[in-house]
Amino acid sequence: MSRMLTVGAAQFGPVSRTETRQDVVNRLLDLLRQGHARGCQLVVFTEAALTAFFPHWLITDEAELDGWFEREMPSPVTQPLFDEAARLGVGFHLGYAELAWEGGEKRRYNSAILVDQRGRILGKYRKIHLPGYDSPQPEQPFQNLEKRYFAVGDLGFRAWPAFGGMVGVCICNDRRWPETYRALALQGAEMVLLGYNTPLHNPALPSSDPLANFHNHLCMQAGAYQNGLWVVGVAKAGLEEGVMQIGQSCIIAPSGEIVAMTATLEDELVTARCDLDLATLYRAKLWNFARNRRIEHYGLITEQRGEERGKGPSPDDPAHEES
Ligand code: ING
Repeated sequence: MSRMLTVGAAQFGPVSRTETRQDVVNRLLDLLRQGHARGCQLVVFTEAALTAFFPHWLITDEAELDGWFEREMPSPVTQPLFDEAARLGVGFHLGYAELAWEGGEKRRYNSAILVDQRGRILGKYRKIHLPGYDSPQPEQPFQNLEKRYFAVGDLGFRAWPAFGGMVGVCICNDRRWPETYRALALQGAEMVLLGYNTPLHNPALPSSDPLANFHNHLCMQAGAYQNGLWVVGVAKAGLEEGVMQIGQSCIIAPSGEIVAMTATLEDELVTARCDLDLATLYRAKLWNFARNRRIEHYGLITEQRGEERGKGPSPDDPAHEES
């Protein structure tokens, strides 16, 4: 039996800080229509798709910061995307900066939604693994202030019944942590959707720069294979406000194989016909969690920091600035 789902990875080129939401929505609509024309039931947009990746710079004025966030989703300016999704019968994933009022408090999240083929929001995820810093690093050529601008996601990792299977969502840095895929797989996710804004240069670890594209695929391919998942990773690519970001958006099968990948650093759609039953096959033949996974035998101890076991530098060592 094959449960086929044709998916589009809709890579975005740079979004300039002067581009309006309307300009961006027009680019999203164009990619959605391209996906429809190529038979997609689902089009995956990137992280923080509606704006430039503003955590790359210091914003001190609160009103200016809030201007990069969406107070409602859909909003009048993003509603056309939902309407077109319903008209064409193509669902989508969209990453955006979310400003929410909860318990009378203003909360900011790096969020993403999954929208079905009738334009209805099936679920929302808020990014859990926030890289970077909560204060500017003056010596670095650009910032990553996600810890400053976003609260840690409070919705957990979720998989929703969608598009004939179970679909989960994570965001960018989440993809580097193996727990992300396992948490979603344990909920039955057969496909994981994610967007990323990943600079070619990592100021915290410049020696890893030549491996930026390798590490990008390594973590997603491993996550896909080790959990019997399809993974769709979609970049905001190219030179955005002075920061060069990697592309190589891709669709990865449960075998770990990249079955589609972009070739540019611009708006580019790549598609693949994904058999969700490949996930079922890998789970049955290789990763039977119930029969073969023995977590009670792992001897797992509560995680301790290296220095508590007399190893590694002390946390107050200034040279040991964690990102
Ligand atoms: N960006 C980067 C990412 O996880 C990063 C941050 C870059 C971490 C390189 C490690 C290495 O892809 C976001 N937005 O999470």
